[in-house]
Amino acid sequence: MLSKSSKHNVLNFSGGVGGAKLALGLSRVLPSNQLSVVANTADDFDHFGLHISPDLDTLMYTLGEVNNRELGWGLDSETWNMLENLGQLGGETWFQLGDRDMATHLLRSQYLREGLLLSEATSKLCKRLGVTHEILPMTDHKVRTKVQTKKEMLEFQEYFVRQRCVPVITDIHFDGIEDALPQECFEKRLKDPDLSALIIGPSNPFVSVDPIISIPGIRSLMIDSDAPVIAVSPIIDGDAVKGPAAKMMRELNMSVSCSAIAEYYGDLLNGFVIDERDAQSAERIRNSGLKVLVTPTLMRTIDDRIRLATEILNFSLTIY
Ligand code: FO1
Repeated sequence: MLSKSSKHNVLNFSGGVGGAKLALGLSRVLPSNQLSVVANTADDFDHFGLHISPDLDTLMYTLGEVNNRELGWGLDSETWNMLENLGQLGGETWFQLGDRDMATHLLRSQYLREGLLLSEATSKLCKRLGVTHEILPMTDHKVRTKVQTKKEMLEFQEYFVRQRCVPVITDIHFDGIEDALPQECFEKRLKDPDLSALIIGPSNPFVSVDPIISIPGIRSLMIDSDAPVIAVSPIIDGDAVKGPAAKMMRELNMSVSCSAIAEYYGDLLNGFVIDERDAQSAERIRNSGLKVLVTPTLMRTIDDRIRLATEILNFSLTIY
């Protein structure tokens, strides 16, 4: 159990599916004023003139408990009539927009056209979805992940969804990152002297977490923060739970292990959470100066999410 007397001001960095599961667990044990979730927005793209924010969508739907559990993204009880018609008319259907999900993209795009910031549009959508915890885009500026493959440079969704992560990557760029400012509340929360923990979810370090950390100024604010920075390994027993993290590691000539993830984050971290199946790696990681929590990290049920969130919060109290 989480000690009731402790006050937590927690910042959680998240990509899509895996990160959102932990964010949901954290949201079940922390009240709304003690948790802010910062989403990667470098996966965003324009499609049919609409602004799609996949990681914000996944977080909003997951915390609003209307997410599609089979797909991992999108809304529950989805229907696909629009997409079917689109295909019939000769439109591109590789990026699947569901009928219910479309409402989010239409409204967000309208808010942005009317001059609202992405963070303001997100806050309005969250209110309507009944999400009371703060979900913040990492920036209100335009940052876009580009994947350099052996053959060509690809937009992230082109690589991830259309080409199903098949091309071999040689490099990853975040277009626009040099000029991006952290979203205002994100920066404020990170500078808060009462911040009690910064938790990096089990998201892909290269395409979900790196964009957040690469915003100018964020890395040094993390290092200077008095709050412990803890990451959860997205690699369990030599493989990624979901998505291309393990494939990317091989292509970037890294070994596919939780220790390699800890090494990759390097001096940003004070604590690292690894799965019980990787217990044999704990000593090596501890020798590099990190505190290590070994626990089941696979989150199949809501109870798994709440238990892991509680354990990480209790672990954060042991770090300083
Ligand atoms: N992921 C897919 O693999 N295929 C899709 O057709 C797809 C559609 C989609 C629509 C809205 C949305 O918010 C997310 C969607 N995703 C889809 C997920 C998403 O593109 C990726 O999981 C993330 O970008 C990686 O975090």
